[in-house]
Amino acid sequence: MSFPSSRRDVLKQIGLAGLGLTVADLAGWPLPALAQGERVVPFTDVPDTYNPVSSATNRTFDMRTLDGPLTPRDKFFTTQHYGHPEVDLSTYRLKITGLVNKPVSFSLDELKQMRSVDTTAGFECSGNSPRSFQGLASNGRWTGVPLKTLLDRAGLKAEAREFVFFGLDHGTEEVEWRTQKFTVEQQFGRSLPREHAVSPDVMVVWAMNGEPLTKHQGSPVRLLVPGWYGVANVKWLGHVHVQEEPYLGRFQARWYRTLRGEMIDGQMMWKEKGIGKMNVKSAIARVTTDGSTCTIHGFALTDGTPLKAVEVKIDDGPWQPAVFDKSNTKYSWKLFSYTWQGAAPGPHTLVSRATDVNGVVQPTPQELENKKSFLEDNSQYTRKLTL
Ligand SMILES: Nc1nc2c(c(=O)[nH]1)N[C@H]1C(S)=C(S)[C@@H](COP(=O)(O)O)O[C@H]1N2
Ligand SMILES: [Mo]
Repeated sequence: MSFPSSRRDVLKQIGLAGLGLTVADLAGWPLPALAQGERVVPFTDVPDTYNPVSSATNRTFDMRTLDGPLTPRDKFFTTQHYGHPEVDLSTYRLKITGLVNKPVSFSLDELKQMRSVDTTAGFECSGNSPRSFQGLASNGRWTGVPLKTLLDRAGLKAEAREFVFFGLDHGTEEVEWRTQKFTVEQQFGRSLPREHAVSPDVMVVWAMNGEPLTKHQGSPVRLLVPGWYGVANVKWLGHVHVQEEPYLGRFQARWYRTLRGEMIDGQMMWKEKGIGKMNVKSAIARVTTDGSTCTIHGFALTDGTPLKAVEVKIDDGPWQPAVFDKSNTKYSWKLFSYTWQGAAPGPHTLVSRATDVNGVVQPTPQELENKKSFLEDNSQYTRKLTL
């Protein structure tokens, strides 16, 4: 992977002059925002063979191209379990059934005619980790309606406790029960408890960054649960079923779990917990230099809890506070930067750590040793480069 070494090279590479465009037109273009004479310093921990696009339906975001708050839609990371379903827009309806006073359904046009709201939210797949160079994370501005607006049209019964969200994608699963296995065709499903489902933050969205969702992002509509890991954001949302008992589908109760040991009152307790809110995390994404000064850029994610600090450590030096970007909002990813003065030529290691206002500190890899399954890896991420 090579990066253009200056803005002038960028212009040359994409032939802006030929298109009749100027540098000013570049604002908002998904290109590395480099000042004159500035260049990206390659990380030596990323192999040359790293390819962010692994299939037609799976893509990581190449963090080295992080140059602005919103991830362009053709770069937004993407993944799912059953591939992309075919959705016929002429018959599409979002249904709400179960413990409601009146089952209702909405076409895309009906949804779009409601009063829409915008929210910026970033999320990562709970499997995001150094193995994917933290590229299973992105940030977008989403447009839709609060889920509660739709639930109010249906009216919730008193016993309504559990809200199950089904995608239009489905696959064949072997469901184990005691010593038996049943082969069934099932929809992708996830659930939320009532208190959360009716909270104003949870949305049904049809646009990202001002454009209709792509198939990758779950067109025509998806659920958006700001502050939660990606799996909660059910794509190709077709059906909300309201019930009293907990939903124990595969992607709710089995596949998305973390096994963690925790010392409680002098005893090791092993907990299996479902994947929900994001754990505080930061990662260094990109380093640029103008020859004398380096700038370290990165992002942090939380469940919406404000951050107290992101700090950066270079080699064996002290933790130094980074500066937050003005674009950061409650549920966006939080961009940060650190100006590294007097960087000496030679190899270096860089690492960041985020701390939220409750004093929760992003753990070291050693501190996560008692986390057995690989999900929710929010450990401090060490980068390497040579100046
Ligand atoms: N219908 C459906 N929604 C889904 C999934 C899926 O397999 N089917 N995968 C989830 C997972 S695991 C993640 S990380 C996010 C990825 O969303 P994105 O492709 O927009 O980045 O979608 C979630 N929503
Ligand atoms: Mo995921």
